[in-house]
Amino acid sequence: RHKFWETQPVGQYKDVGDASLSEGPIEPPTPLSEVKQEPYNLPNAYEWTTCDMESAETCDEVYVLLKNNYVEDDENMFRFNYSKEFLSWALRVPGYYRSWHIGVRAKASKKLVAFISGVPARIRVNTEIVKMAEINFLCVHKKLRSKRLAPVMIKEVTRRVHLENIWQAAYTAGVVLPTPITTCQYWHRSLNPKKLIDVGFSRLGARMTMSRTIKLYKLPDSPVTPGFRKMELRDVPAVTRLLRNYLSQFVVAPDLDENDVEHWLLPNENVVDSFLVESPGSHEITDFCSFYTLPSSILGNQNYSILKAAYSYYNVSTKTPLTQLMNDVLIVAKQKDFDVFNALDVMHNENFLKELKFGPGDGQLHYYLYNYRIRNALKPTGLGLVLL
Ligand code: NHW
Ligand code: EN5
Repeated sequence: RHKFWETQPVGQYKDVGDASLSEGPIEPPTPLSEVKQEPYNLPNAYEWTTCDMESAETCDEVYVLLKNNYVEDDENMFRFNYSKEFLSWALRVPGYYRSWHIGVRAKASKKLVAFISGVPARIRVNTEIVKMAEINFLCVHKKLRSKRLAPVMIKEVTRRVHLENIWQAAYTAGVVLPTPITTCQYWHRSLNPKKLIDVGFSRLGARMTMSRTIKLYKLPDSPVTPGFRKMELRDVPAVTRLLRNYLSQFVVAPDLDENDVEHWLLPNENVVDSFLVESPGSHEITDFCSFYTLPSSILGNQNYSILKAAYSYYNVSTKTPLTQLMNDVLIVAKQKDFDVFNALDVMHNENFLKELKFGPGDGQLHYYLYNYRIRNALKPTGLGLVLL
């Protein structure tokens, strides 16, 4: 069934539910001197390249490859269009390794035809904090599909992660592989229902007119919670405390320090937006919410070429009810001209999805760990991790 994945240290289907297997690494690390020193072999017409994401030209090449060849929905109507600024933010993280940003070029033309990336992260699984690579942006040009290039790229990134003495990874995918730690559902909240219907992202409900639909999704002009404001640099220590405390309740969550919070959550124009509630009396920071910007290309529509989507990121409520907090963030997303606000059913998101008129999408997201077994079945609500 899975000629490649069967050979890898990941949870295998035959082991699902086997109570004799313990939680933790599936195989032990090998001495660094035993890690293969040379890159894996590519088909003869292709060569490895390390992509310098500090170079505007290289960043542009990665951007164009993904823009034309990355993830589409099941009916090929939309394709993710991560911006260059987003890719630079997602890949140049605190302590990143240049060697983990891996491209494949055609030897003759030097054209970039495939990419895979890793970034370092500390992920807590139950009580263990594990150094991992977060693997993302695996992409093979449409014309080179089904030639078993992906397994070579995965082995190569694994080798380069091993060379940094890191032996575990986390990744998500829309496809089922051996074997998900949990499966999440995408939910969507219409902000611009007319455009969403026009481009085929959503449909007019039964017994609904366009004007009733527009009215249904109307939002106030500005946030309602007193003390709701954009996060600033001076908030990093308080936000880090709030977030660390909140994430401690989940089975799988990132272990974030102030450096990480500054990188991942400080507002970065057209990439990540973060807001908090500062208690008007005490100036205490009691609540936090954030989203990232990921537009999709609309494939073959006469009137529109881009769908502007916001994706729920990390949210923490201690005083403002979560539903009210998320309603405020929907309001700012609408003000910023997003067409749709997307969220997964992770963390406590289920508590606001239905009330705030999100509807389930046709896509799922499976979460995976490489070389780490989790003993008990995990629900999406046990996940405190959002990958981009
Ligand atoms: S998920 C998004 C992945 N990208 C896309 O879907 C873009 C559009 N598709 C493509 O570019 C986020 C190609 O279809 C790709 C596959 C490149 C996906 N993950 O080359 P072949 C991520 O980036 C397996 C893992 O012939 P292809 C996360 C497939 O099951 N494996 O296929 C990435 C089969 O193996 P099997 C995937 O269509 C995580 C083999 O690839 C996969 O030309 C990576 C077929 O290869 C996927 N999304 O290219 C793993 N899609 O055993 C990281 C297919 O079933 C692991 N496959 O025969 C950790 C590494 C680090 C460890 C450190 C210790
Ligand atoms: C890892 N970092 O399928 C990324 N998106 O539902 C890789 N559907 O947008 C993983 N098909 O349901 C990628 N509209 C996995 C996701 C790939 C992209 C994907 C889905 C998620 C999606 C939309 C459009 C469907 C178009 C036809 C969808 C319905 C919205 C509706 C709004 C009103 C209330 C009910 C729902």
